[in-house]
Amino acid sequence: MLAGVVTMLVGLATSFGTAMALTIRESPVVAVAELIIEITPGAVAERLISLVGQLDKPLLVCGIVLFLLALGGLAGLLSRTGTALPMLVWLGVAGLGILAVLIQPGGSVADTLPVVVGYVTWVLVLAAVTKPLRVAQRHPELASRERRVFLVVAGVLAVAAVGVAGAGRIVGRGRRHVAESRRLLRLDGVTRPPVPAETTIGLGGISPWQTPADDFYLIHTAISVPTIEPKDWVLRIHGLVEKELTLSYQDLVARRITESWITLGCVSNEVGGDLVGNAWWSGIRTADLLAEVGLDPSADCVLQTSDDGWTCSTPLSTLTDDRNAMLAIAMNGAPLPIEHGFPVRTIVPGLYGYVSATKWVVDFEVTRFSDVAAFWTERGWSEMGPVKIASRIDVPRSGADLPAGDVNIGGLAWAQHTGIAKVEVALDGGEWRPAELAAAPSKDTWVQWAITLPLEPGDHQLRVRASDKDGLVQTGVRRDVVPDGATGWHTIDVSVAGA
Ligand SMILES: Nc1nc2c(c(=O)[nH]1)N[C@H]1C(S)=C(S)[C@@H](COP(=O)(O)O)O[C@H]1N2
Ligand SMILES: [Mo]
Repeated sequence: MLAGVVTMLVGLATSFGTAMALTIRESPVVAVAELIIEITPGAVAERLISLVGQLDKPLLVCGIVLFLLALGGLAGLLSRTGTALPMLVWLGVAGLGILAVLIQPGGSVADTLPVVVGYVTWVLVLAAVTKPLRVAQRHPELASRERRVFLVVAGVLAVAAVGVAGAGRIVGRGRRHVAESRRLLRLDGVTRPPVPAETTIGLGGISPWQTPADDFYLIHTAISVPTIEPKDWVLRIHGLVEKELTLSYQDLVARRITESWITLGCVSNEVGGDLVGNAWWSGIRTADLLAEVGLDPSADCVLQTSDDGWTCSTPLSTLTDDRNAMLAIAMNGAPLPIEHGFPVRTIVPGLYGYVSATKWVVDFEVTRFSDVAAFWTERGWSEMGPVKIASRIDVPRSGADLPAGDVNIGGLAWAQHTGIAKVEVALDGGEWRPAELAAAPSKDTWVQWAITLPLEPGDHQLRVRASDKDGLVQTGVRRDVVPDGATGWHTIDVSVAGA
């Protein structure tokens, strides 16, 4: 029984520590408490609250923890009979935790990670602490020694659990402060326009034209993302320049703000993949800043460095020409989310993220490609990273079973900074038929497309290709993402039911 209680405690601690370190809003136990409050009938809740007053929540959380420790004790007793029954207890508790976390407002699958960590802890720890006890059962002559081993193991684990929980709190603290600073920021000149109506083709199931920040793909090498207070942020622009420039966050946001819809994509996106998103970005034009420092004519790139030491080398011309390359401070009208580079990141229309979109950017060294190596280019990826023309079928889903008759097909196509001119769909390797295109506010964003085709009963293959505004037709040659982006037509299989 003690083994079960200790196991439960250790699992709750690792789960709490994980929630704190990742600053997932609350620990699973609190989520369960909120769930209970949620489902308690109003009148009952009022009676209880009037009884215990302000202490309602702490009491509820304590009650839940005590109940869980009792359940842990039960699981410990059950472990005498084998591993199946305690496993059921852990599964039940974890299931309740996951349910509570998921039905929280804004709860996402990622928020269930603390519960998963807690569950894995239970399974591993129960096996570890009960081992000496099982040995003692089988070899009575060793019983007193094994009991001592058990007590030591249980004690050490309990202490370690408190340590993990505390460490999680400390790790998460800096982030909580930055999240608070971010929440309180008011950025003059940053707007939040509605999605232009003409960009939406009106076919359900296509990814929304504007990607909400919460759904925007995330790629970074940092394990724990940098948390930078705006007041501590500085960007140094130096290297092959006439005069260096060091900018504070205040200096930066006081400048003229530029804003635009820009689609950002990852070079690692497979054909048909979803490592691409479209947002309204607000920031300060890099062309203006680089004009201010005076560029040496021999320079051809900027080596960007982020607070976590990640680097990328960006062609200088893309940061100084008339495209809206910017040091972005806001995404979709709100300060950048911490994961997307708060407080400042770079956005360059027309380039893959790995050569341009430095999050938590703190250093711009004007230099020459021949003199530097950056994180991904050192690892075999191409130095230049212009985005390749791409198109994707979002509806129907690959493998879908469809009723006979007219089938609506639709998706997205992109060729940032060149623009999409045409999208075509081929049925079963037949002729290419032009799809209808929605509008795009500029050549820097993706476009939604749709087409309706009558499909006979049976199995079918659908594929899509796009053409850009320079007349380039997307190639069907399949190439891997390394070294400079995948090529090939997104192709899906569907089955149509007999009439
Ligand atoms: N500091 C930092 N910035 C980075 C990266 C990184 O690993 N570290 N990854 C880049 C890559 S490969 C891409 S595709 C984009 C992704 O930006 P997002 O995570 O905001 O979608 O960020 C870029 N900026
Ligand atoms: Mo990327």
